[in-house]
This record gives sequence, C-alpha cells and structure tokens, in this order.
Amino acid sequence: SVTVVHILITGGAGFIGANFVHQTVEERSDIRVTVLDALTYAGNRASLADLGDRIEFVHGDICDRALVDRLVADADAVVHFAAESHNDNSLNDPWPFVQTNVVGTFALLEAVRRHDVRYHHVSTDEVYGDLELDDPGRFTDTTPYNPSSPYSSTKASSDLLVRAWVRSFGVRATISNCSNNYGPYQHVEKFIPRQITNLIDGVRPRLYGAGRNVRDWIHVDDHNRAVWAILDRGEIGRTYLIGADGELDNRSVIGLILEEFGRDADDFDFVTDRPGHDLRYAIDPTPLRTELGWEPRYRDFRAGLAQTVAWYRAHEDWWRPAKSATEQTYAAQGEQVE
Ligand code: NAD
Ligand code: TDX
Repeated sequence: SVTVVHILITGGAGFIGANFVHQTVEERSDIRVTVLDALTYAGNRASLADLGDRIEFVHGDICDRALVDRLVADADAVVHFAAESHNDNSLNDPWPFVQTNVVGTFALLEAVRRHDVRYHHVSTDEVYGDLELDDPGRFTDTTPYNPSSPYSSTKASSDLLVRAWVRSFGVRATISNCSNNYGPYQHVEKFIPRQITNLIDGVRPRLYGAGRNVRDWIHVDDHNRAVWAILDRGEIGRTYLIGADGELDNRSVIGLILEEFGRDADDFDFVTDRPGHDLRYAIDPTPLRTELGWEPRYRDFRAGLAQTVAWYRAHEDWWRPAKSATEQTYAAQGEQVE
C-alpha cells in the first residue's frame, strides 16, 4: 500500500467519480485531489461546484497522452473512473466507447508505467456477461469474461490491458468490478434517475421488455468506500468484485419508486426492449468482506432509494438541463410504448 498524498481522479465530474471526490475531500482532507474530466454530455462541473478550490479541476481528455503523462507524473495514485458508461448509447454509436474506454485506459497505463504510479481501475460486473434467473451462482474473480454489449466489451478490453500491464511491466494496479450503482448525481439517462425524474414530470416510468431483468444494486458511497479499501489494503495485481447483495428485478425497482411517489404499482409503461439485454447480474463479494474488511452501510434498498428520490426532488436545477435531450435521444433510438 502507498500513502496517498496527491490523487488523480479521472471522470470526477461523472456520477460515481463525483461522489468519490466528495467522499475523499470530506473523509481524507489531507489528500490533494486533481480531477481530469472531458466534460462529455455525462460530465457536469456543477457536481463539484460546492468543493470550490478544495480540488483542482483539469478539463481534458484521457486520450491526450501529453496531458495524461504530465498529470500522472505529479500524482502518487490514479483512480480511473472516466468512461463512456451507457449501454443504450453504445448500441447506437460504439465509436466513443472504443476510444475512451480502450484507448483512454491505454494512455493512462502507459503513463503510470512510465512514472511508476499506483493505479486503480474501476470496472463493471458486466464484463462477465449475464446469468440465468434461476442460476444459484454469482460472479467471482474467476468467472470467465463474456461481455455482451459494445459498452461491456470495451470495459472488458480495458480490464485485460490492465492485467497485461501488471504482468508484463510490473505496473502497481488493482481492478474492481462493481454491480449497478444508485445515488445522487447519476445521469437521468440511467434507469433509476430516469424513472424518478419522469415521475416528478408527471410521466409514466418506462420498463424495457418484460421487466424481469435483475440488477444487483449498491449505493454509490458503498462502492466508493470499497475502492478506498482496495487502495489502502488491496493486493497489487488483484481483481476485487464489489456488490452488496442487492439483487432485484426491474419491475420491483419500478414498484418501489412508484410507492415512494404514492402511485399504483402498475402505473408504468412497457417499452421496446434493449437489443441483447443482459438478463441478470449478481456479485459474490466475499474476498472484499473477509480480506479487506469492507461492509456496505446501505443495507436497506428502500431507504437508500427514498434518500435518492429526495435528492432528485431537491436538485431539479442539477438534472433539469439534461432531461429533455435525454428523452429525445431515447425517442430517436426508436423507443416505443409496447
Ligand atoms: P458517467 O457516465 O456518469 O461519468 C463518466 C465521466 O467520465 C463523465 O464525467 C465524463 O465527462 C467523463 N469522461 C468520458 N469520456 C472521457 C474522456 N475521454 N476523458 C476524460 N473524461 C471523460 O459514469 P459513471 O456511472 O460514473 O461510471 C464511472 C465508472 O464506473 C465507469 O468506468 C463505469 O464503467 C464504472 N461502473 C459504473 C457502474 C454504474 O452502475 N454506473 C457500475 C460499475 C462500474
Ligand atoms: O428506461 C429504462 N428502462 C429500463 O427498464 C432504462 C434506462 C433501463 N431499463 C433497464 C435496463 C437494465 O436492465 O434497467 C436496467 C438498468 O439499466 P441502466 O441504468 O441502463 O444500467 P445497466 O445497463 O444495467 O448498466 C449499469 O450498470 C453497470 C451502468 O450504466 C453501467 O455503467 C455499469 O457498468
């Protein structure tokens, strides 16, 4: 483990990255924080505005090798969140996914190799493909990679680059593969914020396919505490799976959101299914618990969801600018009520 004095956080203006920056500034105020973010449609400077000059913000692209090299040289740890993160977009236009997720990770790996800087790679459980609904098994760090979408295949590619850079060049890296996050600052394109903001707008929530797909929900703060546990105590070269035993099907999630708004459980629309839609993800987080002593703090999904609904109600100024463009994108991608 390294004592982190100056951390470089990529994608810190995105959902998970912004929560990680807040957690780090609040709980580890001795650490100097630099954020590198390209401010794509998914990045929002407003997510960090309250931190003022407690962080340094660099507006730039992780594919910019000279910039990345200069920033990495000045840091003693890099946590890499920046990515194109939305499956639906990856089906519509995969190009930026290959560029940012694969080439961008490559640029970071070359820089941490050159300057021997500790690197943590944030990835997803989607690299493992999907499980049957009745499969008693869950994903572990030995589950074979089997990604389905352009998004998950580019994340899998980036993970494989990290593994090769550890083995071939001795880069001091760890990887985490986390399940579906929810919480504040999540873009309104994603399932939970989309339905919350639809309901605030008086629009019926939209469920893909039959709504039987299962996701393993974790609060973003629990994910980020696990990332810190890995930075503090993780073993170099290891992959850690992060999950909080939060499996629920999409229809049940919609039901809980509707309940939060005092609406009937069937007050939603079925819409066009996602092509290649993964059926179920499920994480076995045993090594994280037994070896690193991590435990989730959010154990009651209903309570975490209520807190998230309250956040979106109170921060309409944050999400409103992205809402109509997001819904127009879904319409342009051919989404229709079934
Ligand atoms: P997000 O889309 O909300 O944020 C991504 C951020 O990266 C944005 O601020 C964007 O501006 C920035 N970015 C994109 N391309 C860039 C580039 N070329 N250079 C610099 N910055 C760039 O994503 P998120 O949901 O916060 O996900 C963060 C990471 O966590 C991703 O690597 C994702 O694969 C992973 N992950 C997400 C989840 C989830 O449920 N959201 C679960 C597991 C893993
Ligand atoms: O309107 C919707 N209706 C719906 O039924 C949307 C936007 C989604 N869905 C379904 C699709 C999925 O089964 O809800 C589930 C969750 O969808 P997303 O929020 O798009 O997430 P998912 O595709 O599962 O991927 C997420 O978790 C893993 C993140 O976006 C990824 O970045 C992360 O790697």
